[in-house]
Amino acid sequence: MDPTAATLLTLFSASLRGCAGKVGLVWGGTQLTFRDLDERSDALAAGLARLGVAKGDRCGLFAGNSVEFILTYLAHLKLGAVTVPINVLYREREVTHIVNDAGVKVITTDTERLPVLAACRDALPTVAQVLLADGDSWAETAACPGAPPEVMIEPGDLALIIYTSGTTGRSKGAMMSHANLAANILSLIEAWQLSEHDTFLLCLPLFHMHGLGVGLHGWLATGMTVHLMPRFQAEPVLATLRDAPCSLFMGVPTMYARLLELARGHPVALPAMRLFVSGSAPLAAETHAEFERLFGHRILERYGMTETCMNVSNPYEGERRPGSVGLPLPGVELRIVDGQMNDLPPGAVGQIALRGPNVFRGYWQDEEKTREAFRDGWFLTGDLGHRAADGYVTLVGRAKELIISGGFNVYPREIEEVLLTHPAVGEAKAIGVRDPAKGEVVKAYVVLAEDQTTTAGELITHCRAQLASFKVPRAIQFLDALPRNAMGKIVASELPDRDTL
Ligand code: MLC
Ligand code: AMP
Repeated sequence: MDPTAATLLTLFSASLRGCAGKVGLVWGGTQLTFRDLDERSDALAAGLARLGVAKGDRCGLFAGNSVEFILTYLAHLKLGAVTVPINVLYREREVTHIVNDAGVKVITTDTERLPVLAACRDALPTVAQVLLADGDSWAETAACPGAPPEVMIEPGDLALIIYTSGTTGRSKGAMMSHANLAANILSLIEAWQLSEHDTFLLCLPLFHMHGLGVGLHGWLATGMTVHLMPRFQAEPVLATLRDAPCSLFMGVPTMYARLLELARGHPVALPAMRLFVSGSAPLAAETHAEFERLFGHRILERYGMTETCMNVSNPYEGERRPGSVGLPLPGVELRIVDGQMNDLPPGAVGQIALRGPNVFRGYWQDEEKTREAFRDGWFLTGDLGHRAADGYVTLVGRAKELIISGGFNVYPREIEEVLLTHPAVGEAKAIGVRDPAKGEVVKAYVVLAEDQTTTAGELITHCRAQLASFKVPRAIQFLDALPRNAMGKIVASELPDRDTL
């Protein structure tokens, strides 16, 4: 199929229509066929249309993994509406920015998230309707009789705006078209040999590109059966991998570290398993080796981003090289460049630049940030790496100041801005400290404002009220002054005790 001519719905019809009678989704004790998913999302789309949702409208999805999440996403696609997924760990400040920036019209949430939404509801003027996925409002909308309206959806139309943490502290909405996402999933199906014969355990959060653009799209574009779980927890995940039994699993490195902790050095047999995939953060070579020793599988590591979905992957057949993210996926062009966009020779470290049908359409209503992200038609990832003579790409660091904790992104600037809103904080600097399971965790340095006192505990409580849990500093160290260079810029490398909390 020509990826640039596809929409997600044309791809998903392979399962929704082509495998209609097959069980597509297992959720606890509930099983749904692809026909159930198709018909129930049709009814919901009709109900949403009656509420006024039309093509191009932005619809928020601020809910945990559930059947309702999937049906809502499918209904949005059927209406040509643009889904704006929101991290369920976000607090009022983060949710308000995203909802207002995207101009969200209808937002679907759930009881667990409702207090956060209720607390900022008055500050969300574009939201006409809030639907509770586990409540009556959603069920009534989803029980709408009649077919949804016929909507003409073009490959270039937007399917998603996913917010990424921003270097300026404000997150930016990455616009992904149907064609971007379709191209990506088609190349992953080819590269990883995904098919209707797989049984897939999906426990990644569906609000991020990994769970949504790789996990959910991979499932619906192939017609495999998915076992969806509300979230990752090592024991039930291992039990389901064994008992379902599953052939496919995708996770972030922290999940693999947790599975290894659970195995406690004893081998684990999973005879039906075909492929373990890891991404979103670096997989330590030790984890790769230990996992192969105990689980008998060489994890396939790949590299992606919200703005591009997946870019580079170790091969399914051929060498899965620990520490390397592998080779560019079919259709993806990759360069390692210096600051002037000159190509660097094998082994030399530079910034990774990308081009391909997977690369996003720009940041929502932010032409300046979009312009900055591209050079000569190439998307600048902000990731640093090198390419070996045989083509394997290795990531070595980041040009952007990013902390990745458990696969979730944290921009230091956002933490610093929140700390600075506390009256006792004169200056603040946040960094990532290595952590064996989470990869990195946040630590902050604070210089007190004149004549002010506070404690680390008080500042952590202050952060917890405004930031998602994975962004909250684990430790705060007080300094008399931050190390600065002659230009007055903070020199992070000269901060004391950078390796310990
Ligand atoms: C974590 N928490 C969650 C949660 N995950 N709460 C609700 N739903 C979830 N899905 C909360 C916990 O309540 C707790 O909050 C805190 O986070 C830490 O939890 P934990 O018990 O310590 O979890 P842990 O075993 O350490 O595992 C965390 C994790 C999680 C690995 C399950 O970090 C996770 O799901 N990571 C996936 C991130 C991801 O999908 N990234 C993809 C980005 S896309 P509290 O308040 O008690 O501290 C991308 C592109 C690409 O990067 O290449 O893929
Ligand atoms: P996000 O903005 O959440 O999409 O995160 C994308 C970033 O995650 C990339 O720019 C990389 O820095 C990082 N990332 C994704 N996959 C990997 C990987 N396999 N190894 C190292 N870093 C990764």
